[in-house]
Amino acid sequence: MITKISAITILAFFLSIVLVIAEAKEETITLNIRGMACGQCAKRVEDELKKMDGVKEAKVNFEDAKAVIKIEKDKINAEQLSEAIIKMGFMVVKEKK
Ligand SMILES: [Cu+2]
Repeated sequence: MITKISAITILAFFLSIVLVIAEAKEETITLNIRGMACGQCAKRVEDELKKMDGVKEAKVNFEDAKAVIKIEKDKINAEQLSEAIIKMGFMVVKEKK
């Protein structure tokens, strides 16, 4: 007979596996952006990135000239993100880890 405690333990175990799998599909990418003149540019880039399929989170900081983007690896990649930013008239340098 399964007790309530062990049922919860088993559930927690499977939940942790699901979380590990979900995390493995995600990646956080940092891109250095050149050519942004003000905070509005950063906001425009951020809004554009957020619209893209596979982008879970996007934060563009004008002072740092950096975009930190959380993606789903099976849907989008750094090259596609860079292309979108370049199309908006900026330059992109991928950050080395
Ligand atoms: Cu601007």
